[in-house]
Amino acid sequence: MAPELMLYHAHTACSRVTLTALEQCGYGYTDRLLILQKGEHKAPAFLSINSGGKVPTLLVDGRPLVENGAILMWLAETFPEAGLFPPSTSAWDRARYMSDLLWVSSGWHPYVRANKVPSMWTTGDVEPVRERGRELLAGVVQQLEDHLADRPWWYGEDWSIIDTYLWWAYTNAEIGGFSIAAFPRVQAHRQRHEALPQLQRALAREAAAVAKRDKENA
Ligand SMILES: N[C@@H](CCC(=O)N[C@@H](CS)C(=O)NCC(=O)O)C(=O)O
Repeated sequence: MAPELMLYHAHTACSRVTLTALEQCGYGYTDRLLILQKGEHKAPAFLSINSGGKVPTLLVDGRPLVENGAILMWLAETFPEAGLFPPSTSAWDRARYMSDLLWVSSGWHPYVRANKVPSMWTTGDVEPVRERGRELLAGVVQQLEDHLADRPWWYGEDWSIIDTYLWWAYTNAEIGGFSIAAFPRVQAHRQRHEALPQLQRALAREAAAVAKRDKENA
């Protein structure tokens, strides 16, 4: 039976990756925007769904699934025709996709946060944390720049959801003040990515949810 899907997400958060994946799947879902600045993700009502208080959280027939990596693997397997990853024929392929998801989730995300929200990592002076975040970001962005030397997308000729996860990470690094100006292939990747219809639809969906909440709160 077709599952019922409901996504908790937040403006500019890494839930944009799941939102883009859902749009690519083309399967109906509902969504609820949480306003992190108001602490809605730490309210008891949401903590009873995800005790970690994080977005994305995807309810699948009412059961919460958390962590982008797990949600994306589940969506890829449930909607194989969406092509979230290249077709996989072996445990090796699937492990490689998981490895790439974990790399962005644990190798980029903490640096993005150190740069954008350094107060998450220290109760003291935020500037050294922000600076260190930028140094670490420069390392992973360079890895991406090198990887794109002979290909437009992470896995070669075709987009995959890893490209969206990377796009989210470097654009959020930019929101925090990190510049990608010294990385021409990453800039070209950004342009290619921002032309994708599934991303456009995801951003429109997020913007509509923000507008709805603004109206409710007016
Ligand atoms: N590794 C998790 C990270 C989730 C995460 O940290 N989400 C952020 C938004 S980008 C969040 O919910 N932040 C609120 C908080 O940590 O208080 C994933 O990839 O899903």
